[in-house]
Amino acid sequence: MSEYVKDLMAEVKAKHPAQPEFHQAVQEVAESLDLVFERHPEYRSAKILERIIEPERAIIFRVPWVDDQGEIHVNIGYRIEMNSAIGPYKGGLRFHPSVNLGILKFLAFEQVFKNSLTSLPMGGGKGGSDFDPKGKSDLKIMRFCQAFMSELFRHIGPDTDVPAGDIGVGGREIGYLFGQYKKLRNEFTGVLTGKGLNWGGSLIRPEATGYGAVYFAAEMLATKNQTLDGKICLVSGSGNVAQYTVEKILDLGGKPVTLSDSNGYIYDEEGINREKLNFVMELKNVRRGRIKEYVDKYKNAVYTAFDPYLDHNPLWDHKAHCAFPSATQNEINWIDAQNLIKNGVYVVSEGANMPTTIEGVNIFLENKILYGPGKAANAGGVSVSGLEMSQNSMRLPWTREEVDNRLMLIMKNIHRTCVQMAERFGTPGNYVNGANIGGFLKVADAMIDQGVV
Ligand code: NDP
Ligand code: 2IT
Repeated sequence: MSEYVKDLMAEVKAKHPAQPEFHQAVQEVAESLDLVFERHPEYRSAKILERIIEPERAIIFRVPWVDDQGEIHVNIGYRIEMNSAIGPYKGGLRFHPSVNLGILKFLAFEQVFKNSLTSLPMGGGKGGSDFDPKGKSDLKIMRFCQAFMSELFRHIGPDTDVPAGDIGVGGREIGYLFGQYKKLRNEFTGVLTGKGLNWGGSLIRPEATGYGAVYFAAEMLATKNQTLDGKICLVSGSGNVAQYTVEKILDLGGKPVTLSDSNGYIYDEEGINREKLNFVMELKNVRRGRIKEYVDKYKNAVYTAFDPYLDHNPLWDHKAHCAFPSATQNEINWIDAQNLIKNGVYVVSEGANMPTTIEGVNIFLENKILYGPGKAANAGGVSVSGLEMSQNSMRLPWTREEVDNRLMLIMKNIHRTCVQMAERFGTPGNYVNGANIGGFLKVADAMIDQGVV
């Protein structure tokens, strides 16, 4: 790490204490950018890094709502409008009790680079609330979404800021949010993505993040003349990203053997086949149950509850070839990274955002495995969101094949950018540097073109 980056990190930590996830995301990017600043001092003198780490705007608001029993609740709502150099702010909304300013700033920061990598004209943003949707009735969810949008609507718009889903925000929530936006504005626009198919949504958007993460893994494997056929795959999470990751692994001949939720994980040595995946989709998306129920139905599988006092995640301690972390941040620490490598894993494609700690990432890089960081590997979701925006503007929906082909091309293109940038800056095979530098250059050049604003 250069003195410049060390000083910058010290300042970030002093100015924004108690935001460890944000510090982590900035440090990882800043270390890669050291390579750029050596050759291009113009970015340093334009103070691009100092500017890019501060949100253009961070909105924090009260969300009061009344539940079905008449009880009043108060949550905190956020929208971080991080960077609009290359397009309107774009990024998901997360509803989870762990949500705070630091977590949303890390997500918004990552989103800026991710969106740039997609090659579509989208700036970066993220938002959400500490609201916990788990176990709540549809009516409670609707009331909360309406209350949340009653403030958010004045800050967003199809050419300003276009939110979408993330943890705890799927098709149901986007529907309630869109309904309230439309009522308040009296406008039917593409102000959110991930909409329902018969009211402006895009085919393949629900599938896009998971499919994209698997396409990215396939691209990495292709550099070694290999495919996913016959590969044993560890997948974490059991939500949107995990489900469609499993589906695409199956399409490409791989064998997924794990899934998890925040309580524990299942290991099915025989493989999670299509029938079992359908069961999981019904369990999670319709009944909104827990992954533990998998072993009641499929007796050969084993369920292990997570032990909060354990220093590692046992899901990553199984023999496999590939890993697709698809739950949440920092779910792979250095012990998990070592376990993965010990168990034969040599492909890691991150469906989740920043699922690996800095120490874990360093272990992957030292061992020279095929490691695709989230901002590259999970960019398929926001890419198809960008395609949804295009279809909304044209008022013309594309077919499933058209969107899937475009998604595949975008993922190939992101992979190529990572490889080329890593080579150009002297670290061949390092997708972390490739993604950070590839994402940065386009935004940095746009910021220079647009002056100090
Ligand atoms: P979902 O809400 O659909 O699913 C999240 C899954 O992760 C659930 O199984 C959930 O378990 C588990 N999970 C959430 N928080 C934790 C936690 N603190 N500890 C352990 N498990 C947890 O979200 P998505 O599938 O959409 O998102 C998963 C990841 O992918 C996130 O990191 C998200 O940022 C990222 N991502 C999502 C995109 C999208 O388009 N949706 C795009 C790009 C990245 P439980 O049910 O118990 O909460
Ligand atoms: O992290 C992400 O890229 C998302 N949650 C999707 C964002 C989007 O705008 O589709």
